[in-house]
Amino acid sequence: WRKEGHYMVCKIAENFLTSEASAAVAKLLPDWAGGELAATCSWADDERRKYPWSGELHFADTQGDCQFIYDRDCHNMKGEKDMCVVGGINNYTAALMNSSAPSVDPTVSLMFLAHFLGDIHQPLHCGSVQDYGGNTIAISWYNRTMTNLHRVWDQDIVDKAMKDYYGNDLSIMTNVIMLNITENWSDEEEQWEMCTSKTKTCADKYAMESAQLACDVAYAGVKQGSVLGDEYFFSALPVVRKRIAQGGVRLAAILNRIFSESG
Ligand code: DCM
Ligand code: DCM
Ligand code: DCM
Ligand code: ZN
Ligand code: ZN
Repeated sequence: WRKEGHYMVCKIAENFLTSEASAAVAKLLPDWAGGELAATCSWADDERRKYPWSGELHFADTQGDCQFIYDRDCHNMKGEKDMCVVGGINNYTAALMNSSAPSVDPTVSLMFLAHFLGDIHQPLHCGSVQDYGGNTIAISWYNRTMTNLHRVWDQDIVDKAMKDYYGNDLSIMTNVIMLNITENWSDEEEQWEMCTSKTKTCADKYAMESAQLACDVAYAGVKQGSVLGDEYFFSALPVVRKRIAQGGVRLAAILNRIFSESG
């Protein structure tokens, strides 16, 4: 996602934090965040140049079979293990849980974790290695030529939804998604949070879902040079809304677990 997607994920998470986790997060936030987790959630993109190795932690390349398999898919171009978005989430979660002897600045760990929980829910961040998660699929978005499928999912669908339905107001879109969680998805919401692993996060499950959605929705019917318009937008938007909701709920669940065990 671009900054709007990340902001919504983190704003939703803020609303699902326990008071204990909320207080622990507030202590870790940098001064410039003004006490708002969501203000830090694009930091990992803004500062990518400062942490060159971190670029490959924003996504996982899969093999075009609609699945994410950790041992096969979680490595970078050089083949180094754990260098993918799932490894990033697991490692920064572990770093925050080990707060007595932090090997990484916990503020940095928190900002990476919050960002990667967003990215892992963008289906094309677990898309195919053949097209770099849609980056090499050139398409037209309505009458705009010269964009690519990945950018449509990072930005254009959110932009159009904001403009068409939410008066270009990010806080309205965020609040509507939050209302959906409590009113329409309350049964599913418990499932979203569920993670029985004691030692790891359930991030590989989220990547598996994204890989499947990439096949079923993001890549569906799209070819090099396709012109995407209303039909595509109306199939993609519900998925974008739900993935942002799930990202927020699951980020909160992870932070709630981290800060109840160490507190
Ligand atoms: N990006 C940018 N300027 C920013 C923040 C992000 O150009 N201030 C770009 C970097 C990525 C894309 O946005 O190409 C989204 O990155 P991601 O989906 O990994 O968050
Ligand atoms: N930073 C940012 N956005 C801001 C302010 C600062 O991305 N609005 C960056 C600059 C630093 C990093 O965050 O690289 C940490 O800032 P500080 O040390 O001021 O907390
Ligand atoms: N990306 C991806 N899969 C890849 C390469 C990149 O999902 N194999 C993502 C990361 C950014 C966006 O695509 O969100 C653009 O990447 P970059 O800025 O590295 O070109
Ligand atoms: Zn992206
Ligand atoms: Zn990112």
